[in-house]
Amino acid sequence: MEDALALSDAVRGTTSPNPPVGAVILDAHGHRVGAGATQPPPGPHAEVVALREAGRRARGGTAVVTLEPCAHHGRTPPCTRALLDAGVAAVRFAVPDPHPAASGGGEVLRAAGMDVEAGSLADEVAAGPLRAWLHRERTGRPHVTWKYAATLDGRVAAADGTSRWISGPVSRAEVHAIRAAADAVVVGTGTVLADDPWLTVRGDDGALAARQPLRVVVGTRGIPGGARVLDSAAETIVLDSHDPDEVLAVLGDRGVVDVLLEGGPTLAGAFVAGRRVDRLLAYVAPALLGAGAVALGPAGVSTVTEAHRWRVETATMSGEDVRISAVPVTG
Ligand code: AOF
Ligand code: ZN
Repeated sequence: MEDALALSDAVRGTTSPNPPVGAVILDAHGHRVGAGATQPPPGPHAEVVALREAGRRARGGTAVVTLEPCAHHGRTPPCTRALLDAGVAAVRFAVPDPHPAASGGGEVLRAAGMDVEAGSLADEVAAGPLRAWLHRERTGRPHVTWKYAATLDGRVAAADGTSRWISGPVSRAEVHAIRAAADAVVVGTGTVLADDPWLTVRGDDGALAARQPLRVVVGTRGIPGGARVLDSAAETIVLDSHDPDEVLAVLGDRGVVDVLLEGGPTLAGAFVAGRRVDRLLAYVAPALLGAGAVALGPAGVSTVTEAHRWRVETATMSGEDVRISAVPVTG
């Protein structure tokens, strides 16, 4: 399952609106004979890719998949059928498929006499590569990660507006990997006017990645025609509404599942106030500025008992910075 998890991680950002799934086929002796991940729609599901590689060696073997094999005819035929046709004897999957049409694959396979077990690495898969898609299935909305880099005193720019660079090189490189896994990168017009960000995915050598997330600019302030975010390196849409639910509805209709919100403070404040940040990813640099813009603008809080509370999932070093991943405390 570790291998299947790594395979699914590698295709994040390329499969939406489908989930990024990984699959490994073991032959009857337990040797790995096939591996695959979900292909961009309308391409095949992970199991089918892995079974093609395994061929006849799958007979009597085991399929290890991060998501319950689908039982439905969607864009592609059911994976349950492909597994049965290949003569696979056992299936291990991490997370049950909550999608109303696709779910029930485990039962279908069990009823056909297969040895089926669920739950291996379920927490890791659900909090990792399938997090955004599971959220979308549950709520109907894309999943939003708010990412920012700030000093120890919470500032994202100095008094004169300069912000390059608050976080260190390790954190800045990581941001490109995080963007690459997202379907859309969202900023406010204030950020475009202040920083003129490019919002593209680049490699270590600065070269543009082949696949780029959708760039989304939100706000009513006009942005100059020469803004870098409007160039041809990736698709860009400009939305007038500041209402998080309207923004997410437009993105959801375009098949976006995984959203990376990159600022600035006004837009982030609107999303936090509307409880539409599902995960916070903060890079905190060991620096102090004492003045300058802070990461978050007004977020509907006037007294401390109204504070938005978060639960820290992980706090790890990122070069010299501290990387904090947190989720909202609900209820
Ligand atoms: C799997 N393996 O690799 C994926 C699955 O429209 P379709 O045919 O592409 O089906 C989409 C649904 O299938 C999706 O909502 C989810 O429930 C499941 N995705 N299932 O067996 C895979 N990506
Ligand atoms: Zn399938």
